[in-house]
Amino acid sequence: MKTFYITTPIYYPSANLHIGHAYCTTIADTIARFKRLAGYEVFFLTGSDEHGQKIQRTAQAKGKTPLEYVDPIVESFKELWKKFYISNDDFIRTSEPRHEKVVQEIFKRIQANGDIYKGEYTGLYCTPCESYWTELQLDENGCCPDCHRPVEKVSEEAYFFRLSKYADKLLKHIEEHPEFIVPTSRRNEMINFIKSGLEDLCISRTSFNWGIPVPGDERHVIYVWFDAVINYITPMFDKPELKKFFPADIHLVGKEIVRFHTIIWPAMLMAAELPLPKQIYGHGWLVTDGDKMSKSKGNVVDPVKLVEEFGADAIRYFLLREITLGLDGNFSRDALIQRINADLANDLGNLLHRTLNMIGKFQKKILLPTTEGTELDKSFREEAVETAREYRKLMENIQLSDAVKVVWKFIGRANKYIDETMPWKLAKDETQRQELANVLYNLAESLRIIGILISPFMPATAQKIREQLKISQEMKLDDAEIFGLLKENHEVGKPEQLFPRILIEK
Ligand code: ME8
Repeated sequence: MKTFYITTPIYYPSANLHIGHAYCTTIADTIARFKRLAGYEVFFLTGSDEHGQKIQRTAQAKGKTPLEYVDPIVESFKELWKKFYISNDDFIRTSEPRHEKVVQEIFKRIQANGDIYKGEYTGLYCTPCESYWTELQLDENGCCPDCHRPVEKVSEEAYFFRLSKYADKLLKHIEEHPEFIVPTSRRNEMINFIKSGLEDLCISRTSFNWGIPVPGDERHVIYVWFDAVINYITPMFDKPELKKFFPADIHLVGKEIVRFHTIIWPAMLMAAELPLPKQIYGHGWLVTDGDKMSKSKGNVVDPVKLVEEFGADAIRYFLLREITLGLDGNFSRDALIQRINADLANDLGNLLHRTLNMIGKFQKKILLPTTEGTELDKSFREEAVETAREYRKLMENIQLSDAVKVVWKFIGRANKYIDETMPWKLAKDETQRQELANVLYNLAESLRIIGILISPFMPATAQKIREQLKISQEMKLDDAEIFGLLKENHEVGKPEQLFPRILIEK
């Protein structure tokens, strides 16, 4: 069986998660679910990034140990992912012993290969971002180029990773593998970054102790980014799964952390003689009025409240449909409500409701034997299969938003097919009984196919459609490319509303 390994970043438990984090995790989940549907054995990983000075300081200020501080926050991450139907296969907490062991193992391996050495570090450190910068990289105010907050000058004995040694090898790899960094804009940025010169990376600190100790020199803790990226190998290190899944097929990350994933992490892997990930996909940010959502700006949307109000599937649909992966996208409550009312309640909800209602009313819920039917019936069936094929191509290319649109175009087609064939008229005419059976069967089949196609985006809705159609066996992607799998005399269920319409307050 083919395997597929996908990861999200591991999130900082320094604040509650917002809808921007849920965006990233939803995309990864959708890809993971699609791959399972397409027959792959999938490993999908997420987690929490718990070490570093910032967490230690915040915990201290609250009179807690770092673990006492992060434990409930990490629990809230796990609960949120459940609410969002996130189907991760493992969850790495970097504070877990299994992770500490792997980080130290990799540290020792790289050290033994001569790529970690001890030196003196004097540099500029941004505590909120846990990043070191050079003078040249600072913004126009001499602050952190990412978050624009002041940096601190630090000077201490430290361990260094020989990053500079890997510049040429990395550049060669990036140039020879156009798919390694996606989208191209990020790839070009990284090429320029490497060409401007890579310095060795300081990978230990002595000024605090909330981190993984350097093996054999416990006064030092390992730099939080060096520690964090290793989570991607932690679940499978020294296990048969390493061969099976590692390296990752996709590390999905936000655009501001592409550098850590396309330069530092691959260089670490080269130094540890491990294979490189196949792809790093840098997605854009969810913005509100053009500004990145962040706690300090006070413009965050709380995903827990949003799920309670609208349900996870509606939010997942909105995020996947509205935002082109790789670009920034705007989050707006009004736009979400409009999508729910128009696309979910109206287009999809009505199609299911009308179809089941008519099968119930005109054929006592039974799908009767069919014939080839009219030209219109034939082209409708062809369009269903064509939609599934087109969808597969788009999903394989990770064009998620386009894939959603293709499915909704077909949902529109199916609704139009009802208006064109007018089953309520056919039902009144004895001579049209066969045609009525054909139309109702075609509609039920198209809903079966739609249910398969939307299952990676909207798992709960897909499940409801299956239940209402009374389909008991598991469906795979291949089953969406075949028209006619529902059996003659199959009995369907009662229609139940999928999405209530939401009244918009003036
Ligand atoms: O960076 N829209 O953690 P983090 C879209 N611990 N994505 C957003 C976003 C927004 N408004 N805000 C944040 C870290 N994100 C590290 C990762 S991985 C080895 C270590 C995304 O909690 C952001 O782009 O600050 C990033 O990919 C992810 O959330 C984690 O952010």
